[in-house]
Amino acid sequence: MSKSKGGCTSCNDITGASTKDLLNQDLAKQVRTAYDRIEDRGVSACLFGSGGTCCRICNMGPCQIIDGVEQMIGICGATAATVVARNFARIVAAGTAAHTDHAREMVMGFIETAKGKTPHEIKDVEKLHAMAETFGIEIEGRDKNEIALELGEKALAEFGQQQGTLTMLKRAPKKQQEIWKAKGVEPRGIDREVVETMHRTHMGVDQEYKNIMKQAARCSLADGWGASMLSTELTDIMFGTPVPRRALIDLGVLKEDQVNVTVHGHEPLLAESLCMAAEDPEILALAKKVGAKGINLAGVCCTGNEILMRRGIPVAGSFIQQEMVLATGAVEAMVVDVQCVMQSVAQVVKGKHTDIITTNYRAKMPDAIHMQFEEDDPLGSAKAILTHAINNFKKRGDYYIPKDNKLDVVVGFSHETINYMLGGRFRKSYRPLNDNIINGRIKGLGALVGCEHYKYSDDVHFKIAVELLKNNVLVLATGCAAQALGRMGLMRPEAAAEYCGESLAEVCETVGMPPVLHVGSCVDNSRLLIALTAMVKEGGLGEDISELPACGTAPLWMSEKAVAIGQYFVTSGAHVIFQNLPVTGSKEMNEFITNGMKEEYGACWDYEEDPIKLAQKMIKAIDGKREALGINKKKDRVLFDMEMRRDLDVGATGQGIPGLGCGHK
Ligand code: NFS
Ligand code: SF4
Repeated sequence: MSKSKGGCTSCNDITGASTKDLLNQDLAKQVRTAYDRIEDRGVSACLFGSGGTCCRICNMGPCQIIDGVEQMIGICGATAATVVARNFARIVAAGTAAHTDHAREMVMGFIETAKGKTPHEIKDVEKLHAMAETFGIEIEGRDKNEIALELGEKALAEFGQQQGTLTMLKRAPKKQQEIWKAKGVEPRGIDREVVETMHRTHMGVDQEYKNIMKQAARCSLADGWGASMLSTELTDIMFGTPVPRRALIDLGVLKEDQVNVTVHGHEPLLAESLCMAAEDPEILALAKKVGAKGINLAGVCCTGNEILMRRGIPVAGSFIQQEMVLATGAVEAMVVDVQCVMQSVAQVVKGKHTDIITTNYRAKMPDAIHMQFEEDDPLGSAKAILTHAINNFKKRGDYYIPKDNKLDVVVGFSHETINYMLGGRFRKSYRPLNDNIINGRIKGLGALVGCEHYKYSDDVHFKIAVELLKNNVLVLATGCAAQALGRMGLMRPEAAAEYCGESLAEVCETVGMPPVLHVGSCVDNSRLLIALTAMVKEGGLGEDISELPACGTAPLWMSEKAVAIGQYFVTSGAHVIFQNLPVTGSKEMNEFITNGMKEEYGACWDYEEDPIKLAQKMIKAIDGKREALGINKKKDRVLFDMEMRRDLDVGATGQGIPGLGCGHK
């Protein structure tokens, strides 16, 4: 096996400077990473799997189907369209299930918090009241914990609800709601839609691909407007709604003289408790005792996004960097909970002092240590975990931190922030954003979300973003895509002048915002649904999401969650482009996904492998919407006059976005 680390292998380019730097060090050369495994495998992916035509849901198979070849249908007679639709729907169900289980934990933690049984508290009372209103909960004269308890219980009931419709669907634009009703895709209960999707895709149940896809649509809405949205909103209420803040990102955030603890996974209950415990004097004293200057918590993947957005805790790495973080040899413990944790992490640390600590009974791993995170004693659990990490500090052997690789980012662009930032302190509205889209300074919105993986060069996100920015499309990012863009310097306010078209640069500079806005973790894609809805409600850009000049992509999708997200965006009227989808093995399904869905929901999927062409497709889609709205007329360029600047100038000091003041921490 060749060990050509740090360079181009057969199917991937490593462009990340920190990864390259690290992999060139002797200590990292001994570590086997996904880059090696890709090289080792040497086989390309199975064509049936890639096209979605491998069926293994019953024991008469597995059946590999070839569309249009009579002898190559399933033993049971299933056609390519049925098999592809079934597989696709199961991906959506699995993604929804992941968001659902995460959301359920958050809601249960929220209820415990409302009862005063956790060290957390109800922080965002304004959002609590807004959610209470959505759920028809009386707020007058009631204590915040009492309201929160009722909200938590009502939210929890949405999971097991069997009939009716999910409460938060009514937050969507009216026309969207009417479409869902007419198409019969309003989710009844969150769990029910996942279970029904699994049932309908069992052998010999639903065998009409459009009908299967209808359930996939309903299931995805249970994710976007149900589980994910509940999780985001309740987490915000409990831990605070993100506001703009400066932070650092990339491997260089690890510290030589501190106990490095990385938090990897998804559910912020654990991460928030660790943040609290890391400030505990007792824990700090323990760290000092072993010769460390303190505890350096750093995030990985979406847990990283959660604490980055709310606390400004640095992010050490995204999905593709999880092994690199450990290969540094500088991490005392990687604490993981659920989702997107590669099994290889426990192997990467072999021979090193680092411990992988699993904390959730649902997610254990060979060669890791399990320390259960006890929900009734979160702080106690967090302290025990940190004590374990502290005890490893003295055992640290050779290590290498790519110190120069840490980038300054401005993050924390929740829907509320965008509202405030562009609407001004007194008005709080999307009017200026809509106006800037209507007058063409901002061509539209591009959402760059989702994962990363090793099949394509790791600068795909960057290339897409730069092409969008150049064409005056404002970029909103979540998940590991957001971290990749941050790492590549697009979340610095100065990036506006470097990468944006003239008119977008002007808007960003006036507000003092970066051209790529970090909106949060993957469950926080629900913030985008709310933002798009707010734009529709503000007026001037159509009656539903499908009319907005906006387009989304999760180019390097890896997880089933990303497909669930894409599906709920499409079902909500937003055009979505991926690099590929496992549906190409059926002409009918391919046609339905890339065209037919548009007739039903006003939007459809598309795919394109080449990042620049993908961005251009997004721009074309946005231009198409502008054309339909009648706002695509070429206008003489209008420079910002003083009044326009005042309209956008919102910081207390007149120097840009709130929370950042003069631009220092
Ligand atoms: Ni999203 Fe997060 Fe990253 Fe992909 Fe995984 S961490 S929830 S699924 S890989 S963006
Ligand atoms: Fe084959 Fe049909 Fe069984 Fe699928 S359900 S494995 S197509 S026989």
